[in-house]
Amino acid sequence: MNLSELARKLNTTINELKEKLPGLGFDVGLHAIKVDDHSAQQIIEKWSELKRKERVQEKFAKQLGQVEEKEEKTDAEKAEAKKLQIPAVIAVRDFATRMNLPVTGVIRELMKSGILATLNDRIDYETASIVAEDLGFLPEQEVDDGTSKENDEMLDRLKSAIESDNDGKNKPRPPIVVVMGHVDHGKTTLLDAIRTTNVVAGESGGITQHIGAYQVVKNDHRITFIDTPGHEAFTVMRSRGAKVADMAILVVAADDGVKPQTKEAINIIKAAGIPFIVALNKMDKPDANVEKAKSALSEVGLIPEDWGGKTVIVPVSAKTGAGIDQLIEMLILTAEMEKDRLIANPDRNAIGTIIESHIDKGAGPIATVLVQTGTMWPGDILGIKGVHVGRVRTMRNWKGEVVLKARPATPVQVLGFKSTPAVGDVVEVADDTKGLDTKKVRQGKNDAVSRVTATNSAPTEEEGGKPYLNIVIRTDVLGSIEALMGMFEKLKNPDVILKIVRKGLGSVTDSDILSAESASGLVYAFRVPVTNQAEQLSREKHVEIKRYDVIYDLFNDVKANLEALLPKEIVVTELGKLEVLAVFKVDSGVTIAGGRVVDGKLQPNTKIRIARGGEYVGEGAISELQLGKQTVKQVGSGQECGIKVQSKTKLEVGDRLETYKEEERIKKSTIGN
Ligand SMILES: Nc1nc2c(ncn2[C@@H]2O[C@H](COP(=O)(O)OP(=O)(O)OP(=O)(O)O)[C@@H](O)[C@H]2O)c(=O)[nH]1
Ligand SMILES: [Mg+2]
Repeated sequence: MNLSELARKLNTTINELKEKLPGLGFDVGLHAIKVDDHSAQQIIEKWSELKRKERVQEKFAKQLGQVEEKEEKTDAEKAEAKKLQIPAVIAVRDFATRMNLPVTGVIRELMKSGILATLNDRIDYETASIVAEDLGFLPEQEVDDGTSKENDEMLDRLKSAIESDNDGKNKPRPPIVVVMGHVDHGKTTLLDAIRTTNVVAGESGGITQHIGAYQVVKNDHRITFIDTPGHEAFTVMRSRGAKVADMAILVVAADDGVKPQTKEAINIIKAAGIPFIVALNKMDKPDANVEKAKSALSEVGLIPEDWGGKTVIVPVSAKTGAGIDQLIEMLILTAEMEKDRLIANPDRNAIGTIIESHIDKGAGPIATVLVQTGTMWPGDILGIKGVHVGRVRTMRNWKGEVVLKARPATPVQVLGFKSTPAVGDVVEVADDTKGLDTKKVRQGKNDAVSRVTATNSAPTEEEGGKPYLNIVIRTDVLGSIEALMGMFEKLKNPDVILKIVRKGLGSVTDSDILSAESASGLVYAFRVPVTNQAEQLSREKHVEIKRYDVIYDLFNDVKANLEALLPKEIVVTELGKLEVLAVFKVDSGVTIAGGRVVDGKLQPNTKIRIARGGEYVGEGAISELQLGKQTVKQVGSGQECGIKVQSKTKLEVGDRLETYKEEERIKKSTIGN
């Protein structure tokens, strides 16, 4: 037989064949072209044995950590190299620049996804990320804390509008007080106590999940309060709250002391440069410890006044109402000292900041605007970043009462937006629509969530070899989507990808179900109803709808689903070793042998590596152990025993059997924490 033909039969190269033949006991010489048929037959038999041995050796080398798995690394490196940061909304031109691609090509790519856009059009993150992925990038959403350049410009204008109103028209306005602190330390309860209503009871799990704004009149002083959520996921909302505020209350539970979000809040307050008061809450609790809390505060640089520092600390109990009056007194005192700054011109067009926005099923887009200067009236033309976004139809105060004007430092719910504006946006009232861009429908970040996003081409699994979890999310308010997106950032993982196929505000609809179906995904409904039709469709299409009221429960469910998709890792546990002393019986892959345990303990139903003369020659499993005539579950070191072994490799006296167990585990440690 020709060597080349033999090589082909063995699925190898002539060179490898020639190189390995001497090791198999065939000396065919370097220049041989043929072997006789008898040798060829023997070579074929021995070759498969050799290949099996090579495979076993490679496997065990890997198992025992003797070789590095190089591939993974380069994959991760590749991903690193092509990461692309994309903001919530981006102009097509800027998007192309970020990818370093010609804008025409990007427009063409967008058209493929069914989106007709010109270079100045703005597209949302979802759309951009799909196109970016198609172009081989790994898109990442840029965290937007409302500090985009455009917004900075707006904030500057807002500032100068407030400061330039010095021609005698400025009037005192209420202070805006932001309430911050660690989760569950009692911010909302404290505000309840101040207002003596009960909001906390109405919140799911008592956890604040978006910003709340209230106005209170105490001792003839009007104060505007901004409540913020304390959970770590809501950093963005906390910093936004602080940006619009004049002063802050830092709530610290006296039984719990300084916690991570207390520290974060301190940093945010310091960055905002606003005065603040510490409300040491939950004083009614038996384990409230003022001294301990004070020393914890000192450690983070807040030295109490009575310890010679400058930090005003008021012990309170939101539950019993103790200390609330003192707290308000301190607030009024602080406002008094700040009074030169607490002014605005009510006789001008209003400018304010969006602090919450959502879509109401009946009424459409609703946003809470904190008017910061000027007065807002029904009929006012609204502009955001130079784009006409609607006209004030109705305004309601925090109690839900219709109001006919909103003066500086007043939060109002405004009806009349054409689409939901982004939280953090600065809204400006214009004299007419002339100065505003009316043609362009603003593609704000929230339009992105309230309208259907790009395509549903997302495959469920194995894009680029990685499994995907595709989900559709519907929430009640924008803050919830923002928070979830922030939390999902933590689930970023090199092994599985979470893909938000579609997200939006309001009820779960048919098209959500269809999107989820075509992506083989599932639907999450966060505090929103599901239409009857969608319900029906979900049953027909076998699309799961999961409903949640608490954001962390939803998050944990997504996390668990993602974990289930994680590649499994095999954990090898080394067990005992045995030396073969006798081979009694070999019968179609089953060998009965005897041996001595030389290390550790032997157990039945374990895997084995067969080592002979210092190298691995095969693998198999031990199915039974015998001591004397008895079947046993364990044999200790030094003992002699009988074994029943399943293996294709024939055991020989002197073989060493290394036993081990393999367990499949998901790579849990790699997701979030
Ligand atoms: N005993 C006691 N319990 C309080 C007091 N203030 C708040 N609580 C309780 O603490 C829990 C959390 O209160 P919330 O007001 O929801 O806390 P929060 O800071 O607004 O929480 P997040 O908004 O989720 O950050 C609730 O069970 C309250 O009843 C207090 O002064 N005394
Ligand atoms: Mg709260």
